[in-house]
Amino acid sequence: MPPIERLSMLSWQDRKNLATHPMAKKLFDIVATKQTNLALACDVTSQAELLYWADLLGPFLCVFKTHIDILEDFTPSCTQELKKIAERHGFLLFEDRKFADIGHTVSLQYAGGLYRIADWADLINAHIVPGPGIIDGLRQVGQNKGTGLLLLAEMSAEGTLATGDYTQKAIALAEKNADFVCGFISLRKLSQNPGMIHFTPGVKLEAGADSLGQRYRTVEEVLGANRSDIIIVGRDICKAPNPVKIAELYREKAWDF
Ligand code: S5P
Repeated sequence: MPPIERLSMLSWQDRKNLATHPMAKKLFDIVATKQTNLALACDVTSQAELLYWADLLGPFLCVFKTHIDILEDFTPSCTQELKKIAERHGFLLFEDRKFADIGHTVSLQYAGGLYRIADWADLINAHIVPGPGIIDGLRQVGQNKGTGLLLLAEMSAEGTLATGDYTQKAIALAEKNADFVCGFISLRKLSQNPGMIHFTPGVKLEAGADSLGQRYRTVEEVLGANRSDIIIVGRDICKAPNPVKIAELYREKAWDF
């Protein structure tokens, strides 16, 4: 049996025990306790909507993913409130900032500016285009807070350039920096390190695409055939006629794998 097959047989609890990254341990614990490997991509443009979805769907989620810079009315009280909701429902906050600059610049973007991401986000992500310096810059800000970095090793969009050798380089960078990197944005399981968590966006109940290049795969394809860990679902839940029912359906489906 190939090693990746063996890895997929570990329970979430086993992986918590094997993980060394504090945020990976915390996430595995949440997943095992709440019995959910569903993350919500909450791409809304007002604070009120963001807080509404976090509170409404919180019971079904292990992770709540934000794009904080699309809010049109952001004030710092929004992230303070979000943190309270996250604590109440027991989920992690993942700011999908997709950092992509040199180490010095990303350290400023992460710690400061309007959003002060390092003050509230448990997880962040980064492209590896700039090389290892981006990890060093983010680590300088986030490591003593115990936050975790995910590397974008693959992307869901049609025609993505994050394939082949690029993906392999992301895996190697993650393994080399496992003190701060705790996983990937990817379409499949990539790492044999049980502490590395694979998050897959571009998920719908039925495969398909949107009009701007997003490509959707099913839960079965992502968690079954491709053995990823956590599905990230956005519009298929938030735009559904009954979002609570659909979130619960996704939670159940994803938990079956
Ligand atoms: O490759 C990617 C990486 C990410 S993080 N493809 C993605 O779609 N995402 C994010 O996942 C994207 O920014 C959005 O927030 C979410 C997908 O949303 P949906 O509405 O298409 O499910």
